[in-house]
Amino acid sequence: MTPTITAFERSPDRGKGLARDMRVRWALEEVGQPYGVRLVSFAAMKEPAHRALHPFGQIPTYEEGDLVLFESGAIVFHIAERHAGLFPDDANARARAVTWMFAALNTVEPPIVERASATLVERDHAWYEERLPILDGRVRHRLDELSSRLGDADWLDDAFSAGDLLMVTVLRRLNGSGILEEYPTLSAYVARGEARPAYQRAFDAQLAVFTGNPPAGRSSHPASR
Ligand code: GTB
Repeated sequence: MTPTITAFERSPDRGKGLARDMRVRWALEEVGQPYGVRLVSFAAMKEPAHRALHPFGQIPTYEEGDLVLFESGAIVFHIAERHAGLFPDDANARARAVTWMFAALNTVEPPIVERASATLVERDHAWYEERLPILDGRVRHRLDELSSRLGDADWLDDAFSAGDLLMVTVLRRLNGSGILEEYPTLSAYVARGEARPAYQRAFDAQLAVFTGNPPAGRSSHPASR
């Protein structure tokens, strides 16, 4: 059964792959699962019909027959469980991949999102200039630790997994901050993720929503535009 996901009708990032449907699209492309996309406006996200799918009135959601999921991490986990390609076969290696998924979402993403949100909505406050270096410091603290662990490895735990997929999308949220560039190993790690053909198909598909030019020959197919 072809799943349908939801995405922004008009993403604030103008299709730069920063909204969280990107990680779901990327996971579906990695496992070769075609999918449909239903685009929703900010107003529609808060309507009862969408809240029936997502209690917090957000994107992405995932519908597959009777199954309805929200939370991008849970959706990527579901895709990784049901298809080959995002989890290793070995049970312990799989548990470590799940650990990295949680680490990406629970440990690395919060300070990055906190900083991104501050730059969006707190700029006009008198205390913003004082607060930003504090938020930058919290991000750098995590990146110091993450880059130490990654070392010169390609991926976080041997082969590419759903843990890397989430970590790369989380780190991409630093685009434009200049902070990621201070960490050559993490910049290279993100670039390795972005170079994957599945990533590129997912990126092109979400960009096409913004430009209105659907890419030719991709495995996904929009349900509606
Ligand atoms: N924990 C949830 C998950 O992982 O799925 C968070 C979902 C979420 O934050 N969804 C956002 C949303 O629906 C879109 S992704 N927001 C609308 C609302 O809450 O009313 C967050 C996001 C939005 C825009 C950018 N951007 O433009 O750069 C980046 C990330």
